[in-house]
Amino acid sequence: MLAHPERTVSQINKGLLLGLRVLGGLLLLGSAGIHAYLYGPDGYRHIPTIGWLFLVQIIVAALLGLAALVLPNRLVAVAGAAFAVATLVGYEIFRLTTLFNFHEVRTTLGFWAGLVESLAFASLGAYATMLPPTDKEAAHTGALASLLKLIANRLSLAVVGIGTVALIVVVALSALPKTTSASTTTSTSVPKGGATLTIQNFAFSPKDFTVTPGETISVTNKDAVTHTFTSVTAGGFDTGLISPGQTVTVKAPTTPGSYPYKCTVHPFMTGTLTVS
Ligand SMILES: [Cu+2]
Repeated sequence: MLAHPERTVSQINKGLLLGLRVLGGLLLLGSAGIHAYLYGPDGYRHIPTIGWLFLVQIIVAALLGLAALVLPNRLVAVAGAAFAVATLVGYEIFRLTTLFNFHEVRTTLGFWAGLVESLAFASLGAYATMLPPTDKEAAHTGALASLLKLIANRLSLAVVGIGTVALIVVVALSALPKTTSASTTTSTSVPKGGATLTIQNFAFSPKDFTVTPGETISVTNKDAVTHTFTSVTAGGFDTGLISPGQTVTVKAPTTPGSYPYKCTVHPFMTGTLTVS
């Protein structure tokens, strides 16, 4: 299964096939690397369920990447290309909807991950399509069989080509961060007095706290990902997106009462603000 000595491939094709396979393997390792960065330094490991999904992605992408590097095998290439697309589909699902209390936002890293996965699909897909038939596959001869094979081959190449362009367009449209986002309510000067709230490791600290009516609350995001401090009740306080390292201030409600709040990006991050 590993070697096909009887294959008649020109030296140029051999080089191209090797290049596509190695590139695809390296791109899959790159995808694993980006997800490992998100899992580790970016703190995704703190997110329930999502952390585990990231760990699975890292392991599978790394194994398929290594397999593609060492095995000149069509099945491995197809599996790698399919997994790259599956990762992208997963990203899109989390961006379009909230699952497991998690919603993905557009980030630069998300864009690069999407681009890496699109190109991994392209190179491994092209490799799988261009790899000459094995002896077993070639055994099915006859005019009709070879015609069907030729059509199937052209079709797969077209699917890989069109698919890659479509993937890159989707990634560019959905993952590229909006340039107009956030920074409207940003303030770097923290006013004297008032309450301070810190977000770290996907949690608010203090989680439950009390302020006076209309008091200023400054919220500092110490994580490497974007969060918000948002009243669960509609029309209440909302910091909007707080970038990593940023401090944003909001005014507490003027009516005494209990105000549950959350992060709109990660709804599992909750707490209660008491105004009295
Ligand atoms: Cu958050």
